[in-house]
Amino acid sequence: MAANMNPQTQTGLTTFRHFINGEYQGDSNGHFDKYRPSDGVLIGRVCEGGREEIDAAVRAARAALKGEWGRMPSERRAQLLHAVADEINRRFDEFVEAEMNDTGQPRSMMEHAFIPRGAANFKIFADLVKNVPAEAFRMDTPDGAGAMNYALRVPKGVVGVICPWNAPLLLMTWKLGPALACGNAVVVKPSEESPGTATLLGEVMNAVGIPPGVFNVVHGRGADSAGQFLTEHDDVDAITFTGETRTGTAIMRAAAGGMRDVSFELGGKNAGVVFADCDFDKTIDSFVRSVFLNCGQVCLGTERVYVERPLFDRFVEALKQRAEALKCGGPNEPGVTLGPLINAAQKQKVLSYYRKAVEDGATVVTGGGEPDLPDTISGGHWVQPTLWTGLAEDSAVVTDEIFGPCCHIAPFDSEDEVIEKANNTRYGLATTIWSQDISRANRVAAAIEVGITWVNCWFLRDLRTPFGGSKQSGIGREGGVHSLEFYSELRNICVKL
Ligand code: NAD
Ligand code: 6OD
Repeated sequence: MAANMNPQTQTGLTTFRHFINGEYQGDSNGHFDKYRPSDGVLIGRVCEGGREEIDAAVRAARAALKGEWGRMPSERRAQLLHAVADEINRRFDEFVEAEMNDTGQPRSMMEHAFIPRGAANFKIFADLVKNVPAEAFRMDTPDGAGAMNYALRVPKGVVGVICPWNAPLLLMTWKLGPALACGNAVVVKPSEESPGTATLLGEVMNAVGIPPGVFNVVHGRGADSAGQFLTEHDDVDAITFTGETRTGTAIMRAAAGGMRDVSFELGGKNAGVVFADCDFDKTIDSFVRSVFLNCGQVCLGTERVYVERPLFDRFVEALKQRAEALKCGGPNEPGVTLGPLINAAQKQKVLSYYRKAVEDGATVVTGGGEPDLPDTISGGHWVQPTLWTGLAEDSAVVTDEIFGPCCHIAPFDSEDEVIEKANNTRYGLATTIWSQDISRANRVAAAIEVGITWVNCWFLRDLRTPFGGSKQSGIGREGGVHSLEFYSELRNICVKL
């Protein structure tokens, strides 16, 4: 069996192997099982990486930087990254299948959003790198001849990329695209819940001729496993992480040891602000997406909705009807609009908030429990789409990130009041504002303390724009030139004339 392909086992289950120095490996160590979230069916086993695998991957990455990859002209690097995107698109169906198996989410979402974005992330940053100017200053010197300063942009080195499970390919390549475009070599630690597309990507890298060691994948868990060991490795220059705020705190401590630079995209408790003059139908359509897409497992999703009082009852009723019309089902079932939660632990977490809401005196507008399911998917991790009203702003249901298909809806009476409520959170990732009064929308946008504000839209992404969170929702910005700032370093060279 060629080590440059990740083979299927004889049982038809996949073994998700590490990809180190251009080869698949890891059969001899421990494994853990991977189940499909929509029906609980075993789909394969994931190799468990330890310090040894992390060390091998980091050494391979360092060697790649010293070898062909480090010397490669940037134009050639850009061509290879375009080829990576083209190869993902050529093997589109396999990527869709792998991501559906990992997350259980509907095929349509993979086909129309997550996998195309996964490919596009390589092209956009390959092109962007070519157009970033470097600064230059001519200075006076006492002898009158002067000196010229110019900045040289160089790769950071070996970058550790630690990823979550909620949009595995999109979120991994959002970091890989710029990291590789800038000339770094990477060691990726995918989430233990979503090994599929990262494993496939190794085959793609080999197929298009990315040199061995440039892209490495080590599977495993977080604490006391591959994730932690990657953050502690002495020869990792920078760590880019997407995941929970609590995990970010642990990674920051580990990174401090080696003065490693970090970029963090973390959790959120995002507010949606709806004024009475909004375009009602468009607003409702958008909240159906921002509350329920990916079963609510989107960092940018809305879990707190504030609606101007004259519109409140109508809004609650309309969103209720739409929530009740969502259709649960396996990824391949036609017309499915709601997928499962990722695992049993996430289901228990979400259900615990459903109970807490009732204890705290919420009115359950719809949902609040587990759905009745056909036998085909009863082994999956399903909860009902849920809406509440009537909670106090300090209820944990209103303050904690739940990461499920649910939100709390509250009325407001003034601009000042809604700004204060939207900002009353330790998080600061995203917000959406709905109003046809553009002056007001801009005023409120400027006052809400988040990294990303959408006005009369949600999750409309221009990849050139700064992306990241304020407060405990992140450190740094990625996107466009901001990604290049993290994934490269400037050296100043002063030339006496
Ligand atoms: P998580 O923090 O549990 O895990 C993310 C990754 O970190 C996994 O690969 C995990 O194995 C690893 N990890 C866990 N502990 C670690 C440790 N001590 N050291 C090193 N690595 C460790 O997050 P998750 O449950 O996979 O994802 C959901 C979270 O991600 C939510 O909070 C969501 O808001 C957040 N998220 C944020 C963004 C954003 O752009 N801001 C995007 C997507 C998801
Ligand atoms: O669109 C992106 O670039 C991005 N980082 C999306 C994050 C989605 C969170 O679940």
